[in-house]
Parts: sequence; structure tokens; C-alpha cells
Amino acid sequence: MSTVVCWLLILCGICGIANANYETVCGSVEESEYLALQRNVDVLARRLMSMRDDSGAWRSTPEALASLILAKPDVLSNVDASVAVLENQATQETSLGRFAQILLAAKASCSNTTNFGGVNLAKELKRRLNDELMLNGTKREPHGWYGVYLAVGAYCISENQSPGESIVARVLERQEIRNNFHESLSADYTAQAMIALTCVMRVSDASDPTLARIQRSLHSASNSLLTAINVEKDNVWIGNRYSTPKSLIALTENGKFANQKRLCMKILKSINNRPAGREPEAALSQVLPVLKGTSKLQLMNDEVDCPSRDKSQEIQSIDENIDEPIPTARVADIKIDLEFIIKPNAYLGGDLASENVTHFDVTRVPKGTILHDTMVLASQRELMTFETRDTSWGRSLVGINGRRANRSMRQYWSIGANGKSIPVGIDRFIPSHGEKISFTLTTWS
Ligand code: B12
Repeated sequence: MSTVVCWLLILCGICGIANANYETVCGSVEESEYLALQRNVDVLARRLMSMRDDSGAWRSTPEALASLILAKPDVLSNVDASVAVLENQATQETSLGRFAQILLAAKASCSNTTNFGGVNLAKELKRRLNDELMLNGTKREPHGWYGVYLAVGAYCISENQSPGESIVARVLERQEIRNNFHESLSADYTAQAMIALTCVMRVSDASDPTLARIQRSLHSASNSLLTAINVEKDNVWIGNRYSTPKSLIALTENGKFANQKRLCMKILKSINNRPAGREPEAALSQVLPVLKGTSKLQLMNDEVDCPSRDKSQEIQSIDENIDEPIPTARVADIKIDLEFIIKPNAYLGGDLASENVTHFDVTRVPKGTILHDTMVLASQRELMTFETRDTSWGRSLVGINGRRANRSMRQYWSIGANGKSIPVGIDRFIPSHGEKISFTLTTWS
């Protein structure tokens, strides 16, 4: 071999090794790009840790803990306290989706999932999943499909096996009937279903009769996510900014950006450019692993390192004060119309004739006031009353004028501004002058 060829091989080898250290979900990148991502992982992780309470709990402990374990920041400490919170939650009444997240977090923390607070998590999850989809041997509509996708994914990732052909068939049917995993072409639902099916595809053997169906489903779901790519100023999103992290994972895990690294990096940089201040806990949990280049699918075959479980550590209180100031400038007062609507389909057999649309005129709201505070002002003026529930996405509106959304009947208060669904919750949305805000009691599918 000539000396020149030898030198080329050595140089390429060095490049290869150097690049291999800078792996992202989009493939290997330059050191500077990689470091920009890692710096943000540390900032966001500190912020997420500062949201943990003294008992080791977050608003959504399973999502936050699993996310931090996947992102492996130095700041993660006292995993045991948070695991104890989860062990307790595993014995309480929870939604199917939340229970699925507990299984994944238990798995990520390398706990014994067959005896977690006395519960065999995977066995229990499969039982609940069956109950959710079947009643006395006949198919039934689940309480929420998002929870079903979470459960199929969590079971498969934790057990390295499919939750069963009939359950997977229900997920596939849902897409085949509707041509998507959700009516509104929601990227969130599609991405979550894809993550579940990607795991099932990986554990199925070639003779599995549903394998070809799963591959077809993943192919059409990927195409649907790719058509949801949109440019907003300097950013590129899949769906919107909040559905992008999960969607990017769903697509990269299926090799969809293998030949489009630049586009993939643009999306990853858009996620990275988001300022951490004022982002809700759940948004941080969903962003962190993606920036680190890890995904829950890596928990299959125990590919993720177990976190340190040093019991002697005290809960370290982290004081992060990087909130962006909420605009308070009283430039001018603006007028906002608040409207309260009850949609007929919200009631299965209720008396609708007596329910009228009610208009509230709220004047003189300081410009820049968030919707929640606008509603507080409206309540002080005795125009309305309302109730909220704290969640990992912030305050969720659960009742207006004593009318509580009944979750067991899939009811929720949907919020619109000038006829369009608002993209964030009431504690983040800032109405503008003349805007008509509507609260509609409706049902989810
Ligand atoms: C399913 C879902 C819903 C369902 C929840 C019921 C169900 N089917 O189980 C319904 C239809 C009720 C819903 C409503 C809304 N949603 Co929603 N929802 C989701 C979704 C797809 C999954 C949430 C989930 O089930 N997580 C798993 C379970 C196990 O965790 P959990 O903590 O128990 O989940 C609860 C909370 O997330 C809460 N919730 C759901 N959405 C929202 C939104 C806000 C602002 C709050 C405070 C709470 C909340 O309900 C969940 C079930 O109890 C997420 C997408 C995502 N990336 O997470 C969007 C998401 C959280 N929703 C979003 C939005 C904007 C809304 C609405 C404000 C839309 C609107 N204009 O009306 C409303 C909330 C209005 C209100 N009353 O306050 C945004 C939030 C963005 C942000 N930064 O705040 C997300 C991220 C979608 C997106 N990509 O933009 N949602």
C-alpha cells in the first residue's frame, strides 16, 4: 500500500473516531454543534431538577425521572426518593397512560419491575390494557388512544415482547380505519403510536403475520409526520414545537432522516433554540432526551446505563431562577370577549335545551395579561367563576360557572381564540385586543 493511501486511511480513521464521539439523533456532527446541545441539556436538566419537591416528586414524576435518567446530567441525584414516589403511585389509582409511564421509569431506574411497591408492573399493565380495549370478549372504545399507545410502547420496551397480537391489531385498525392515529392529524398521537409500533416491529420475528402490516403502518405514519413539517420564522417543527421532540425520535428511529441530515439538524437546532424559561415541566421532560440523543426505545435490551442509586444523598435543592419575566407593562388596556359554550355532543343524554351560550364582556385588561389572570379579573367582576387543576403542563381548566368537565365521560373544556384552538394553556396564553376567547365544553375522541 502506498504511503499516501496509508495516511488517508489513518486520517479517516481519526475523523471517524472523532465524529463517533459527537453522536446526535441526526447522526454524527461537529464538536461545536454537539457542545451547544450538551450545554442546553445541562441548563434544562437543572431547571427540571429545580421543579422536584422535597419528597422527590414532580407533577409528573415518571416522565421527569425517565427523561433525566436518559439524559444522564450530573445534576441528577437521589433517584431513590423519586423511585419511592413512583412505588407509591403504582399502588394508587392512575390512568392507563400514567401507569405505562411508571413502568418505563421503573425500568429506566433499573428497579425490579416484577415487584415494584408490591406490584408486577408489566403484568398489571397488560391486564389494564386488555380491560381498556375489551369488555366481556367484545371490542370497546378506550378512554383515550394516547394512553393505549403509551401502554403498548411501555410494555414492549420493558418486556422486549409484544403485548399480544389482538392488542397490536387494535392499534393498527385504528390507523387503517381513520388513515391516521387521530382525527386531527395530531403529530403527538402519530409519533406516540409509531414509537410503540417500532418496538413491536423490532421484537417480532419474520414469520409474524402482523409484521408486514406493522411495517406498512409505520411507513404511512412516517409520511404523515413528514407532511406535518412546517417552517415558523427560523424554526422547523413537526406539527408544532411541542410535538416536535417525540416526532423527531419516531422518524429517526425509523431511519427517515438518513438521507436528510441537514433537515434533521435544523429540527434539532429548533428544539435546542427554545429558551428554557417559563417552559412547563412536561415540555422539559420531553425535550431533554432528544437533545442528549437518547430515546426510550434504547431501554429495550437494557441499552441505557443504570443511574446511581446512592441512598445516603440528601435531596439537593436547586434554585434556578431563569424565568423570563411575564410582561407587566401597562401600555394600554385592551378589551377581550369571553364566551362560554356547551357543545351538544358533550352530554350523553343530558338536557341541553336549558344551556345557553353566555357572553362576558371583559374590558380594561392590561395589555400582556395572561388568560388565567384575565379570567381572575372577570371573576372579581363577578362575570364568571372557574376551577383549575395543576398538571405537568401547567394549569388545566376543569370547570366554568360550576360546570365541571367529567373526565370519565371524556369531557374537557377546549379553549379557542377567534375560532382557533389556543396552542398553550391558560397560564401561558396572552390574549390580544379585541380577541374573542371561547370556552367550549366538548368531548375528546
Ligand atoms: C391527550 C392530550 C389532551 C387530551 C387529554 C385527555 C385525554 N385524552 O386523555 C385533551 C383533549 C383533554 C387535551 C386538551 C388540551 N390540550 Co392537550 N395534549 C394531549 C397530549 C396529546 C397527550 C397528554 C397525555 O395524555 N399525556 C400522558 C398522560 C399519562 O400524562 P398526564 O400528565 O396525565 O396528561 C394529562 C395532562 O397532559 C392534561 N393535559 C392535556 N393537554 C393539556 C394541555 C394543557 C395546557 C394542560 C395544562 C394540561 C393538559 O391531560 C392529560 C390527561 O389527564 C399532549 C401531547 C404531549 N406532547 O404531551 C397534548 C398537549 C399537552 N395539549 C396541549 C394543548 C394546547 C391542549 C389545550 C390547551 C388545547 C385547547 N386549546 O383547548 C387543551 C387543554 C385545555 C384546558 N382545559 O386547560 C399542548 C400543550 C402545549 C403547552 N405548552 O401548553 C400539547 C403539548 C399538544 C401540543 N403538541 O401542542 N389534551
